[in-house]
This record gives sequence, structure tokens and C-alpha cells, in this order.
Amino acid sequence: MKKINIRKVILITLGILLLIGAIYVALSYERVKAPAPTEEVEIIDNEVELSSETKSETVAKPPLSVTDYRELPQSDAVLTSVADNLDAPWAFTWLPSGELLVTERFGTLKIISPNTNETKTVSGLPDVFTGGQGGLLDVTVHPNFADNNFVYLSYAQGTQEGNRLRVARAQLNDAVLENLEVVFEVAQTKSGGQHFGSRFAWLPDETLLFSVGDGGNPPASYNGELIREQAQKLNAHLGKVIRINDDGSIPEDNPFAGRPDVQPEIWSYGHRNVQGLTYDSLRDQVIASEHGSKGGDELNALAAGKNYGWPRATFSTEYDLTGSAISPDQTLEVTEDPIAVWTPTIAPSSVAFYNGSQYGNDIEGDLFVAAMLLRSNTTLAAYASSPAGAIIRIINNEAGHITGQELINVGDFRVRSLAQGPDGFLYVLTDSTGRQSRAGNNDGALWKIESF
Ligand SMILES: [Ca+2]
Repeated sequence: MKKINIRKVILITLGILLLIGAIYVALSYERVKAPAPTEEVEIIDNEVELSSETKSETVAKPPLSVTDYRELPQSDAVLTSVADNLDAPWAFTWLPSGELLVTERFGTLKIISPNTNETKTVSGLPDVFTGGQGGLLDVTVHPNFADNNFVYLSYAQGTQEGNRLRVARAQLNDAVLENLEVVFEVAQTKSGGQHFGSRFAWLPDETLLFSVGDGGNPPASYNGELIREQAQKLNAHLGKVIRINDDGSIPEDNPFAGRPDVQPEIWSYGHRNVQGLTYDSLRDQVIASEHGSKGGDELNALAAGKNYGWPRATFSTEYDLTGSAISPDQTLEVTEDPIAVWTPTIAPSSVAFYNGSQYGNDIEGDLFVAAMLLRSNTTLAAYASSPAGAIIRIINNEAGHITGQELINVGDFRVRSLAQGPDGFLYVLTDSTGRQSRAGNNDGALWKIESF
């Protein structure tokens, strides 16, 4: 009798313990899966509380697929040279005359006649900080350049100890920049030469978008925490896409304009280092390419006021031996998912929307992403010896959904930038075959893609 009772007691105790455990697990799971929605976006120490209010809808997200570029169908581009002997070129665009404007990272702006390669060096440029990834970066001309001669430059300004991204506007007369004025600067300074972002894109209303990087990798810090946390703070310009009027004033319809303790130029946030920005005129959609840390490079469809997750939701990992996770979450309900993710890294330096017909009608409406550095594995020898540059064609359907990708090889260069020319052909700007372009290399070039 006593034996049976003891067994019963043990069994009942075990049952109760199991039940308590199951309830605990269920509650924990519920906490993780369903954070309580809050009334509005709260700012706690100027940091955005991740909340469901920032999402326009709460429908379940489709599963995200991560692309391994090594598994994509491949083709080879046929290139013709347009300009060469460029020293660490970073960006290019066209003047209405058909001439090219090309920035070189160490601080020069050139006007190049594409047929004769005749080159003029522009005078009147601002001083730039050229440490690391810093320097003279993007260039764009005003949509009404023919009337106002306005050119916009993005560049790093300052010193190794304290620097920031600036955007300046000036009038280009012959080969001279006149009436130069700084129309935007990041409010805070940071140290080191990482993550300036800085790519431009015009919207149809003639407001100007551009990106600002998150400030750098660990151990770069700011106010006692990793500086990359600034990407989630609405009182900081770091890790954002910015929108200004053509004179630098703030558009009244910017998503956070008029709110206290917020930088009103912010258009979207939660970005690491966006170096590709383009406007898809077919779908009225802004597209951005974003460097991940180790792996987890992204393509995002941007909208005003949205949070793109960095560093709370990411597929990329730390640059350490074990590749430890940056965040336990690759996606979150309250942040926007990328529309494409690449692991291993492709180092996306640029993205262009294509609406020409030089490569056949089925190409129209696609996106092209410049991949600076592809490598088949992570050994240092392979890293140094395989700088093969490529562009990735993103095949889009009418709704803008990605239906496929194709890798287009462009040779042993890094593709620093790409754009569609006025003639409907794609052009790529390439630079050093080494990891970091150095002053005086003069191995940069601009190429027209004849076919692929
Ligand atoms: Ca993201």
C-alpha cells in the first residue's frame, strides 16, 4: 500500500512540474512572438521604441529568401572603354551637353568628353577628408540644370578624430564651381573613416534623397555605446536616408517634420551603409542597396518614415572569427524586411533602375546592382586574389516582385558605380583591383556595357 502511494505522489509531482514547465514555455514563447503593441512611436532618450505603429499593416510576412550569388546563372558583359586613367573614381553622371562629370575620391571632379576622352579638372571644390572610405563621393546635377547650373556633391569633411558627411551645392560654369554652399551636414561628428553612405537620388517632386552611414563597425562608439545604434535614433542623422529641398530646406511633408527632438531631414531609418539609391519611375518606388556587416547585404524598397531594422534585425554577422550574430532576429514584425538578401557578401556599391531598350524589351523595368567584391570563400588569399567585379540583374515583374537574378561578370575590377546613360545603355565605373583604392593608382575607368 505504502509503495503504491509513494509512486502516485511521485507521478503527480512530475505531472505538476511538467504542467508548470509547459505553461512557462508557452508564456515565454508568447512574449517573444507577440510584443504588446503601443499606442504610438515613443521616444525614450531619443531612441525609437520598436512598435507596431510604424507598420502600415500587420499581415504575416512571406519568408525571405537569401541569395548565394555563386548559384546564380551567369553571363559576361561586353564592354567598351569610355574614359580611363581615373584615380579612385567614386561616381559619375551626365551633363545636358553629353559630357560626363566624374568624382575621384581623393578630392577631384572631372568633366570628360566621352568620345575624345578630353578631360577638364574642375576648380572651386571644398576640402575633403580622405581617410578610409572618406573623400569626395557622389555627384548629381539639378533636374533643371539647364536653367540653374546647380551641381550637388557629397563628401566627408573633417579629420580622423572628428568627421561627417556634408552635401554642398554650387553652380558649374565652364570648369569652375561658383557660389558653393553647404546645404546639409550630419549634426554629430564621429571618428574614423567608415560608412559615409552618401548616394543621391532625385524624387519627381525635385526633393533630393541621400544616404548617411551608421558611423562604423565595432568598436566605434558614441555616447558609450556602439555607434551603429545611432541608426535607430531619430535625433541622429547617422544610419538614415535624408530628404531635403533643392536649397537644403526641409520639406514640410517629411515624415518626422515638426516633432520635437527629431532630426526633421530624416526620411527613413535603421540603415547600416546605403551606397546605392535609385528611383523606379515605373512603380513610383525608391530602391536602396545596403552593405551588411559580414554577409547579409540587402536590397530595400524604401518608404517615408519606415524602419529598415539595422542593427536590430539583420542577416549579417560580426567581423569576428566565429561570425557571431549581431542580432538574434533576422526579421521583426515591426521593421521592414529587405526585398533581397545576399550571403556571402556582394558588397553592393550602387543600384540603378533601368527603363531603356538597348538589351531587349524584357530588361525594361529591371534593377541592376553593382557588386564590388565577390569571393568564393573567406580565406585571406582568396579575398586578395578574387576581386572579380560583377553586376547583378534583378528581374522584376510589373508589381515589382523579384522573379529572378542573373550575375553579369565585368572583369577583374571593383564596380564602384553604375547608371543608365541618356542613350539607354548601362555604364559602369570601376576602380582598383585591390581592396582599398589608393591615391595615384589611376587604374579607374568608365565602361559602356554593349551587351551581356
Ligand atoms: Ca535592413
